[in-house]
Amino acid sequence: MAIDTAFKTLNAGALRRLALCAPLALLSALAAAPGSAFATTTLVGKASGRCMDVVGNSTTAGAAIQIYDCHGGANQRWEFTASGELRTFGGTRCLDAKNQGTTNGTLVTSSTCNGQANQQWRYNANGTISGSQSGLCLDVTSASNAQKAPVQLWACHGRGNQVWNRSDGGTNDTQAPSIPGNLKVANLQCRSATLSWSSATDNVGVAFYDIYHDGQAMASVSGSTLSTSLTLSPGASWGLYVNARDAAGNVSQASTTLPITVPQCSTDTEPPTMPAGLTGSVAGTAATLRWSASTDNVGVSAYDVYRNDAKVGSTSNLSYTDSGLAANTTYRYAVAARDAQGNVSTRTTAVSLTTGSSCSNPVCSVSQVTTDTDIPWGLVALPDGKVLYSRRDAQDIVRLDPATGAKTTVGKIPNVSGTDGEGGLMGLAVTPAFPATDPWLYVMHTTASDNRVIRLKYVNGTLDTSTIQVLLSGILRNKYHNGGRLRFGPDGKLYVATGDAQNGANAQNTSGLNGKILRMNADGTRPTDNPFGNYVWSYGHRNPQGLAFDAQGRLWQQEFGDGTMDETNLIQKGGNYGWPDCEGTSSRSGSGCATSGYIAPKHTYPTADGSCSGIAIVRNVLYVACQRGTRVYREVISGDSLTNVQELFRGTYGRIRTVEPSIDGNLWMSTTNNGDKDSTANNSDEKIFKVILGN
Ligand SMILES: [Ca+2]
Ligand SMILES: [Ca+2]
Ligand SMILES: [Ca+2]
Ligand SMILES: [Ca+2]
Repeated sequence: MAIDTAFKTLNAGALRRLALCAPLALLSALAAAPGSAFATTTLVGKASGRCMDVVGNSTTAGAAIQIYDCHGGANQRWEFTASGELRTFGGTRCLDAKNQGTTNGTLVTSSTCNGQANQQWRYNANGTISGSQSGLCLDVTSASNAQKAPVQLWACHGRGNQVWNRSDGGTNDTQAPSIPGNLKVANLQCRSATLSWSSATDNVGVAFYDIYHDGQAMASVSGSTLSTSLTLSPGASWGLYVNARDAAGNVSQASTTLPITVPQCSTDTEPPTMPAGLTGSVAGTAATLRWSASTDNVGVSAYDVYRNDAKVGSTSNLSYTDSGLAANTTYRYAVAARDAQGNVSTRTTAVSLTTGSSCSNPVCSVSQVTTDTDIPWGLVALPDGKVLYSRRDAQDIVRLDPATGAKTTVGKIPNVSGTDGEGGLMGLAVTPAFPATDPWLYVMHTTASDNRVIRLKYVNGTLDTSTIQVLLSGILRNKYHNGGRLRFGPDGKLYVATGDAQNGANAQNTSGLNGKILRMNADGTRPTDNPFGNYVWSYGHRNPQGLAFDAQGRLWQQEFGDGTMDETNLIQKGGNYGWPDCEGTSSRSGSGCATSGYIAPKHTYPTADGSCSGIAIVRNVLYVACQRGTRVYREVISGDSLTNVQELFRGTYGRIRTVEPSIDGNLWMSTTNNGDKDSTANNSDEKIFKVILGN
């Protein structure tokens, strides 16, 4: 290492101090740094003004860490390595959470580098340093500013005894890596394949590559690795993509999607046996069918239900309820079994069922009001019975008159950019005074660089784009996990659901806007009673897309989990909902769902049955619109609980995106069946329904 280079790595205070020392001391300090790669920084406590320091200048493994007057010696110089370590003593020792501790009060030491999770650290944008294993922050004990106060792990709160200023240029690494490219799959088998990609670049260095399919994490590998083996599901059609991540936690935009169709492990040409014993019963305008299980040489994957010879839904259960039928009408039903490779059994003999004369069901009828070639995402009901809805990829807003079916495009939102995934033109919201005395339409959308909340005026039935105000920008975007729902509360504040932008750490950073429910005044300013002095209302969310207020004025929220479960939450001001350590009620890392302060969901859903986006509350009943689950859950709000959970429309209308109260006390409902994992406009085939609710 050249001496002039070494000088640049020392801060001014250290230079002054060294200038007073004997030249030999300087030379011996420099000699401790092996190789030019050790780019050091001091870590100066914001509250104390003192430096993070290895006690007694000891290189013995297990030496304790304290704060001490800054002198720039080898025991105060640190480097964040590309692999996430925090090294000292010229790169020969690593900061280590003692005994793999993950609880408040765990001490940290300077120890032998071992590559384990208790030696992984990240420097956060707010200047805190958090442990990857514990999720806790480096913290001066008892918020002391005294010489020799020990450094420990403690729950991150970002106050002065947890903020560490760096001397290496004074800026944090906030620049995300470039986008990985050139994805290729080799050795595609029914349960495995090898994925490779070309390297991304970064101002500091790529620390990890994260591999996903369709918004779901599959693997993470180190930044020096450019291929990995993947575990696949036979017969799946997946879109693979890769994000690059640096040691500071900045995540790149996602690579282009590589679609794969996973082969079956063996060819099956034998259909299941016909379902036996089909019977049916009627309650009001709902018909329920039951049958006995079919058998198959490999396995039955689903039963298809036919009404008057048209397929109306599928289920893996041995019963099916077809609700919302016409009154006093006879229907013929039949059922067939299907295996995973599409072999279909003989259809049963039909049974005829006649509906009753009155509606005594949760749902009285469902009528298709219109179709759309794009994805209806946000929807608001107007006082005159019409609705406005956003088209995610077409980037415009349509007014629908349900009485006539007439549709009018009221404006195209400028500056919208898709993400070749879930981003685009998303949520809409209006106040109860819209449009008569409050002309503002609130919109959440993705741009080429962020997600943002804007508003613009709806005047004489048209959107005036010259009135656009950007209320909040800089909400990170990515291919998936963009959140997107808006909802005004009874307090007149606008609530915003934001995703974690494919970086779980964002959700726990109360200084950032992602993985949050945000709350703002109608003019976009920050309410003074928000819990963290910014827009954050609650945190620890992964990808929330549903918001609704109940009769008591409480906020309910719906959130996509990863591969295990989705969740419905009752939101508390300042609450931490646990992501990424906790998914639903399933622990993933650190202390998981048992972590003190994490608020448990009110209801969870296996992702295969859920993957729910929008929610609505009508007469204190929660309706949850589910995509992968192809159903709507109906849940009665009782005290703090969700009770009497029922499934509506399972398999009947495909993937459901949005439910929204209508002005006449019923429900709007829209689908999201095609073209919803790209940014291509008008490659969908969607429907908007009016659901008439019963009792
Ligand atoms: Ca970087
Ligand atoms: Ca078979
Ligand atoms: Ca949660
Ligand atoms: Ca599309």
